[in-house]
Amino acid sequence: MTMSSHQILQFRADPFVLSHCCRHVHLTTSLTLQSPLKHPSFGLRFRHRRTFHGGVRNSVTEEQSNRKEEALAIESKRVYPFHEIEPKWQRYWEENRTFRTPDDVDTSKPKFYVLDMFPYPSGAGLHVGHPLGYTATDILARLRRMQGYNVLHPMGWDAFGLPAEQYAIETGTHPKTTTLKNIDRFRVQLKSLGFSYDWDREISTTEPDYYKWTQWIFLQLYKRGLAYQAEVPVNWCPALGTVLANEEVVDGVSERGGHPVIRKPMRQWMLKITAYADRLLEDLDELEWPESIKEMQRNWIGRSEGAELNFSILDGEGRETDKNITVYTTRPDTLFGATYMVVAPEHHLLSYFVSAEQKQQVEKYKDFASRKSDLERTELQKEKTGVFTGCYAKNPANGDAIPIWVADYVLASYGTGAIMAVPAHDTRDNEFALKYNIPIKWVVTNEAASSDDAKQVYPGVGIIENSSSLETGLDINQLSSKEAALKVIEWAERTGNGKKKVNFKLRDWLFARQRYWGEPIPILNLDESGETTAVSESELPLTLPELNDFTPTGTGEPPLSKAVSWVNTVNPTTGKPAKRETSTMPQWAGSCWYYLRFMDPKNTEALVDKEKEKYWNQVDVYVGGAEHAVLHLLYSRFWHKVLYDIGVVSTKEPFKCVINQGIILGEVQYTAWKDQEGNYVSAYIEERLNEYQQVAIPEENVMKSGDYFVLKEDPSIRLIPRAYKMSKSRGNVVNPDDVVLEYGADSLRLYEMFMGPFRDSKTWNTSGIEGVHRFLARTWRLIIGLPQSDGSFKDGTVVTDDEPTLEQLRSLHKCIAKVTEEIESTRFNTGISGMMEFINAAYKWNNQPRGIIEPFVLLLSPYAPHMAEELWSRLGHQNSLAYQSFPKANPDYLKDTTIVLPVQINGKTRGTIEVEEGCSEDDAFILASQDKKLEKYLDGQSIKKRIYVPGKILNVILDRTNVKVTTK
Ligand code: ANZ
Repeated sequence: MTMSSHQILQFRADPFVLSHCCRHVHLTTSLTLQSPLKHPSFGLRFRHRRTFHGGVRNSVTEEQSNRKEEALAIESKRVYPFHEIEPKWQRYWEENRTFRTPDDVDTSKPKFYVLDMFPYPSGAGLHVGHPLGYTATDILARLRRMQGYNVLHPMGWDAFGLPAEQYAIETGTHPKTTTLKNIDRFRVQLKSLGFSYDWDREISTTEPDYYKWTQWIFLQLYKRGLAYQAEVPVNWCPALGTVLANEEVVDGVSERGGHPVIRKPMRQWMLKITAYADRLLEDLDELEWPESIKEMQRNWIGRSEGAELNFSILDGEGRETDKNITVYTTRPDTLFGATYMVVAPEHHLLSYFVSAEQKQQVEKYKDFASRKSDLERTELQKEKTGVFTGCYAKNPANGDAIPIWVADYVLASYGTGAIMAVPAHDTRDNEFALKYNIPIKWVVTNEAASSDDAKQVYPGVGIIENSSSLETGLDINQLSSKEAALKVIEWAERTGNGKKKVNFKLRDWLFARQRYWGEPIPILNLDESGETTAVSESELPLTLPELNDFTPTGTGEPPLSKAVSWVNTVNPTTGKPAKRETSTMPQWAGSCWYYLRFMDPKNTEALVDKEKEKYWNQVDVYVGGAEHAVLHLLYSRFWHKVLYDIGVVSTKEPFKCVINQGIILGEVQYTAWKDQEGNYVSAYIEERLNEYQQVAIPEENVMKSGDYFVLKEDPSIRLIPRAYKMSKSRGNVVNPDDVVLEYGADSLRLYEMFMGPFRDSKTWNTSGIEGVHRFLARTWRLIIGLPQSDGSFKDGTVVTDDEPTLEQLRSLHKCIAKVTEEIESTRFNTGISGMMEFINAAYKWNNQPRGIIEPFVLLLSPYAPHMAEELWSRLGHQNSLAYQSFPKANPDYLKDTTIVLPVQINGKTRGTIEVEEGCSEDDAFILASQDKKLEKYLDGQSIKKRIYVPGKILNVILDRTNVKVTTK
């Protein structure tokens, strides 16, 4: 899936960034080695290799061999041999198809379906944002496998879309070639990170075997009237020669290329998602999704209750005509306050009633409005514009003739495309009426208002006033807004002036693209009148014809119209000539249902086998970016519900739980300012910073002072720290390949999980990765032993067959409980802290018993699978640990066993210490002598006697005659 570039986040020097910086400082210090192994790689920074961010690259094999050489060159600098271990285990998993989920799983076992939003294989390869979500899902998949679940953990490619086509236009390379190459690269990169995907289930939306079923779903929609053609205003980009989706238009220009976009009516394929609006809304309640996404979906669907009311158009003499303008209003209670009307520039009756005098003005205005997107038109802060149509309509409540205006703040696509304007009680109408001198009539009392506020706009509800008419007999004075609205609706229904109406903001889905690189729409156009018929299901897949020229035709005709022999065909039922549809489907199509195909990717008879679908059921955990909160998740819910209605799937909703991972921002960058003389100016003191020259300050010249970052050489100069979204132009992109090369995949996985809470945005920090890398190296040396004089490690481990002590068992089971709980609650970072605590404790032991180390290796394996596999095999196991039982915490070892022990000096209680139950006399004495309060009594004293009653008391008797320095 693609992420749109206008979701750029910029974090200013706010507490968020500062707190993150602080955390990293904390993180690196807390990971200092206890007995540091002097090694050149500590302090090493990895280089940002930009070569991989500039379009399409060398062949994968050439690149691989370069990487191998580089890897060898820095081999000697490593603290543990991850460069040997990682490829070895990746090969093992591949050869043994370790993570293959067989077709015939034992369905008596529980299942776990964990899915990543599959990527668009862009030319830039993976960025470090991808592995964040992928590592999380991989940890969950590995945990559940070890807990005895059947796990479905697949990966595929959302590979249709604009970039490959743009590249084809620029270079003549077929989009298929580019796509396959990019996929190959993505696959290699993902495999290098050790993700436990079942590669036998890999799918690509661009493969005919796959899009056959995308087309099949389209036909089911078509047969049920849910796919139809309509003349709709679309975003037409003359320079690109194509129609763009709303999300491809930013501030009136195309997102790609920045070309102007205008609104133009065109015949388009639409999907009737609105028919499912109610269900899409109601069923949200049962989903374990972040409340914020559910709210975004609710707002997008935008259900509102109100009325449609008819205003009859008056002719030049003020007489009623037989034509009405119907408005949609959520405030029928304000009907008497409607002092004018507004129709959208695209309103279908506009040309019928516009007066001869105003025609030219209105035409000019229509043209002006066509250049704006809906978003721009409805922006509240934008100044309202409009033109009087020269015509009047009758307010049905009181018979007043009110002017009809055309203005672009009313959208053609919402409600009826016309409104009754109530300037006393609607902010936008108020602004408009004030600008154009239109009367304002207050009809709802604002009880809280002072007399000064009386003439202010009041959008709230209240008691109705100025609202009765002898002529029509309607009287709503003194009613509350709610009662008045009901009465107006009831009156309108009785008198034929309108009806109750529920409206949705949700629009039908514009489903056609004037593009080549997409799924062909399997429809035959029969004649000029727009009559169509479906391509027979037995003819699917309807494959994309080969083309050499991908450039848009410029007329709005899609590039596929150039494939003349493909386009011209016959209608099999009548034998008459017919033309194939030349628009293709949007990129959203293939991603609407891919999660179903993973359950049964090779089925040629159905898109998914019924039994398999029943077993795998909903996706249990679906992880991806928050930018897909609305469109992708809404579209796939819609398709899923259609498939449910026609009996293809057994569940109403596709994704049980959705999690959005946070964005990874580039490393914090520090900025200072210099005046004309070249002197630094403190960032927070000076107000007019923009008059000074900005200077980027390298991290090593920066230090923290209180809440601020300052120049090391002059701490009075404050700097501004900022983390930006990674982008090529900023040069702050981190390439996962570089990190893998320098620190290994396990370190990258661990670091991405350790950066902070999974759902939060985080800043990249190189010293953070060095910290987790050291933790892995410590783990390795704890179990394997110290390196030999030539730097290599002995085979085998230092693990013994000794019985574990109580203390060791306690550390282990505390770690098991913590890691399990934290993974299951997707708090991956604190799971790592649990393992770090364990390793710290284990370094104090005299031995490393098998009964402790083996379970620990299993705990480590979801996070750092390569190292864990290697340790497991060195511990003497023949097979992968992927299906070993995940350790279970024994509650007996989890009880809190510390007690508070009173300490007496010469028989007087001077303080207390916290000790483990069963603590030895020596240990208790050491703790007492290190205690802040007690040390002053003990420091420098000679001890005559110690009286220790375990669990009860420690009494130290001092020898007053013989003074010695003892405690530190
Ligand atoms: C009169 C009125 C008086 C309104 C008042 C509001 C406040 P929601 O809640 O979003 O559904 N409206 C209707 N169609 C519109 C269109 N095509 N373009 C722009 N605005 C439109 O909003 C419904 C309200 O938005 C409607 O109620 C209408 O203004 C306006 F004190 O009617 B109201």
